[in-house]
Amino acid sequence: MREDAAGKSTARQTHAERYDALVIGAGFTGLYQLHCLRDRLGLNAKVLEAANGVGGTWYWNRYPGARCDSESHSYCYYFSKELVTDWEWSERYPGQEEIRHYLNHVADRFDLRKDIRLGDRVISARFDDAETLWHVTTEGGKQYEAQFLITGVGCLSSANVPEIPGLDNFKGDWYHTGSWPHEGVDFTGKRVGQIGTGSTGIQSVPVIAETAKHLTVFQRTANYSIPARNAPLSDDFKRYTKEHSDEIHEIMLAGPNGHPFRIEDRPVSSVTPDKQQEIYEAAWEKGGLRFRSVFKDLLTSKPANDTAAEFIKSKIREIVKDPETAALLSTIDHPFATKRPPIDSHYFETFNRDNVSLVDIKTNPVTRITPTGIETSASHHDLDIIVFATGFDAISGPLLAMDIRGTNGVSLKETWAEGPKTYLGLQIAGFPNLFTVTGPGSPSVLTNMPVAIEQHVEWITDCIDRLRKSGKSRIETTKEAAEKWVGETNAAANATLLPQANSSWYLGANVPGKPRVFMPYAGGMAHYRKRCNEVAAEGYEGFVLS
Ligand code: N01
Repeated sequence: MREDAAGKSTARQTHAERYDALVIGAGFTGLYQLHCLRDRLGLNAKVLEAANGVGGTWYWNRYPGARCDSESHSYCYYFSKELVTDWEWSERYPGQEEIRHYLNHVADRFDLRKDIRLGDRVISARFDDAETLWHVTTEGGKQYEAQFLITGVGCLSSANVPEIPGLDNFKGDWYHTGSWPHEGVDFTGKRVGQIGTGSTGIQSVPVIAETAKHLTVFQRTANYSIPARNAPLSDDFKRYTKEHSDEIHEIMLAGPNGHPFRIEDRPVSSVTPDKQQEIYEAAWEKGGLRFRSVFKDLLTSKPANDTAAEFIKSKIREIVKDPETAALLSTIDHPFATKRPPIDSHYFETFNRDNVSLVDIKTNPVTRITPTGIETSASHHDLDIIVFATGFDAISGPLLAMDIRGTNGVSLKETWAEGPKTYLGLQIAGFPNLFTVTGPGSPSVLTNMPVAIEQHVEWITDCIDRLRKSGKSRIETTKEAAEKWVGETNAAANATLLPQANSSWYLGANVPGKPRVFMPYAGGMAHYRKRCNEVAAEGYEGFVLS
């Protein structure tokens, strides 16, 4: 017998496939988690994936210009030296297609495909207290059972299409960048409107502008961006990264963000204003997220941050020829890097093209979508295609998109009504044997993701191994531990300038009605890893094992 959502006993289903562990999602997390559970622990494990292929984020995000902003030699697994040595990246930043090839290569190399079920979305998961079993149901009506359930659903996988009146009546085509058609979109001769100027929008604008008849960019919040300076990798660099992979990995593990570069140990005030400019100029030329690493206090001191912010704004004004457009692009309402800082390939330069215009929808908001275009409070814009680069219901969104119910049938939605609460971002009180890889309350999106993913997957694997070896079957965090960790997560964010960006998706502010809680742990990846290791070493302090 088992309990249903209301806690009543019902006859046991017999048609469910039974596993030791189920993993939701076949992206970076799902692939490695399957490898660890199956090949290291010898468990009977299965990955359930909604898409028709592996790749997670990189399966769905095929929009024009889609490219990672972590450098390719760091945006990969480091658990296998052979994998690091064998795989060859072609450019400084890996493009979407190349990352997808890489993840398919991993799936083949570790013979993972046979234990991945594709093309069926998990819609619900319910914990059976009496049997210590998770019952999982998919959209296709398949049922699964497992002692352990691990989510690898990604932080940015629930597309946020704004509810603008009239979209249903639009006669043209519209797309969200996060679920882009596999056959691509032909913009030739089309009047295109794009809403959204985050990392995605900043990447797609220059590419769409190349073929569109006209591109109108609708900007609500102006954004900083640093040139990516993408380029093919030289043979020397490829050799260097393979020969020094241990050293590079150590740097990634030692830093706060999992990137393959060190943060300079100097505050902005330690050098003269002239020297600051010289340093920023060199970092601008070098390009990429490394820009942030030239001083140690850019995210903790507003006066320090102002120097970087002003430098970038002056660059925008220098690049963009039309003064009105330059002013709109450089009037930025938050400190630098308090929203995820984009990097770009000729974003600001694109506004010098005759076929590109910028519309300020902060001053004149979008009022509706008409059959022929977008109407703002000031004007109407005729369009054939609308591109929503409007981001995601981030971090907690993909978890809440499933009906997950823990002990006594209590739902995750109810449990997180006031915002997500986890212990270490790994577990939720009331949801035994459920692990949330890169969940809210972990460094996740503030890091180079594969580093955060490897750390979580390895911690969870060790945890399950130790639990089983100790003859126990169940691990669950306590409410007290989760409350305390929420406090620590808030304190870590408040020690930085990050909460000063009001419209940030880190806070959930981009989704109307979502509770405003700073979701990722901002205390740094290295510090966080040490903490997780200590918790495990102390017999899983903050968890109850039974
Ligand atoms: O999404 P975003 P994204 N009306 O939320 C605007 C990762 N990523 O897809 O700022 C009008 O950042 C919104 O305006 P505002 C990366 O972590 C990585 O660009 O809310 N506008 C904003 O301009 C990144 O941060 C890579 O005022 C609306 C934009 O849409 C994350 O994904 C590449 C609106 C959304 O920006 C998300 O980036 C791409 C509305 N109703 C993404 N709603 C790389 O690795 C939203 N907006 C390079």
